[in-house]
Amino acid sequence: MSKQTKVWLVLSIALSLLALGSACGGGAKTDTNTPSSETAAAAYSGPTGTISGVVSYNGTPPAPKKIDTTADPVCGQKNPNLMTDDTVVKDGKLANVFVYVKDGTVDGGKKVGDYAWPTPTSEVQLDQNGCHYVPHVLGVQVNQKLKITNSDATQHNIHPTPKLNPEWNQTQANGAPPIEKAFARPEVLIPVKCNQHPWMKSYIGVMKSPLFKVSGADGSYQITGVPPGKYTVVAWREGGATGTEKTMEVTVPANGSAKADFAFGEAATSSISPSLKMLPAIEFPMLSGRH
Ligand SMILES: [Cu+2]
Repeated sequence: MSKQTKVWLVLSIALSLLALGSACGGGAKTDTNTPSSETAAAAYSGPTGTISGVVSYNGTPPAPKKIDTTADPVCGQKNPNLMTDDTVVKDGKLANVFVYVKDGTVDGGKKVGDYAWPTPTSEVQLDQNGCHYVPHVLGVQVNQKLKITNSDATQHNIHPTPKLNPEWNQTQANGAPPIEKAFARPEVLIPVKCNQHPWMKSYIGVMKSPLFKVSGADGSYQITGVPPGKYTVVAWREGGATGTEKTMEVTVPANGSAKADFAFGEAATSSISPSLKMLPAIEFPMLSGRH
């Protein structure tokens, strides 16, 4: 063996050991951190308030488009006039907006995320009906049971594409029992698609706390059980790569309520995408006086 070969051999062994060592270290670190942070937290007890508001859509919303379901005759028979539902607006009010408490400080100084929020025993249902996900946008708490049902005489394939939780996809035949799943990590929001019917889309918000709601057909929402404090409230709406968010700061008094109205659509004063956050204020200076 030449001297040069020996040097290379020693070097490559050293590098392999280094890689092995760092991989093991990383794994062990995650394992020890997770349980200790969970056991330390206590649940909030005391008076609570509410956060409520209405989500508007400014300007003319894009008209719903008819979906071509000819790929699966069962879908066309059951739901001949299936329309897109990414922008559902009625009288200027926007449905299917996921509104949630992102962060904040409860009176007394503790962060809202530092409390333990028990997992609800109730389950949340996601149905496939008329080759359409119902509801279109939904929220669950971490580890809360999500029950997926198939009300159609055809096969679906549910395929969430999370970034922080494990990805899975599973077929569900006509008459198959419900699929029960849960997500272990908070994630806003997880897109869900169907591998059988490319038009089917749904979004699942996974939250540590129960402090979230989806705007109804009239654009309204109400989040109850909020400890008094100062919070950052976010309204999320689908569209683009990861959706669009609007942010608002609110103060919730004990046994009182805070108002947080949001607006999407044309000339909305907040962000189009995170990177364009400041642009609307520059482009539409005359609108800034309205707020
Ligand atoms: Cu499907």
